[in-house]
Amino acid sequence: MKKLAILIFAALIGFSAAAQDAKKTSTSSSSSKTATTSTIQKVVIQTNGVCSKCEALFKENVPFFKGVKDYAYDPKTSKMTITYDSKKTNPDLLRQQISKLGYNADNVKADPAARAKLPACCQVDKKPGQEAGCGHNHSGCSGHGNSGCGGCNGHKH
Ligand SMILES: [Cu+2]
Repeated sequence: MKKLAILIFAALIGFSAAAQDAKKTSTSSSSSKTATTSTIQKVVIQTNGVCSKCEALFKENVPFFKGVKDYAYDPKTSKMTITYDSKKTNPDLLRQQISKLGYNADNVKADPAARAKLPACCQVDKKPGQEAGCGHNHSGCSGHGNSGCGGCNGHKH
């Protein structure tokens, strides 16, 4: 019985040592890989997000797209800066994924079904130079004569 226990103990030590070895070799090989050929790239994608809800939706999704390492969004220009691993994704794929969220991405138009599900305020097309600012969602930005989200900025409901 004692022998068996020792045997199991020895097996456990052997196993954990082997596991540690495997860990070591995998980390060292991957770090040497990134040192030689960097696959990390950056792309700026023009979207048509209009408000803080759009921004929040992007933030909840884009950083989790496959291969995305870093993500930044400028609400004023609706531009996204995505740092990605070119081995896992590419700008065309990223644009497709943004389209599936319901937004235009450069020349890729928003998926109409996804766009239809967005809050009304987010479906408003931002005019060039317009400030984003429909954070207060009354679903009629375009309903009272003001053109788009820009017109909602000044008055508080
Ligand atoms: Cu929005």
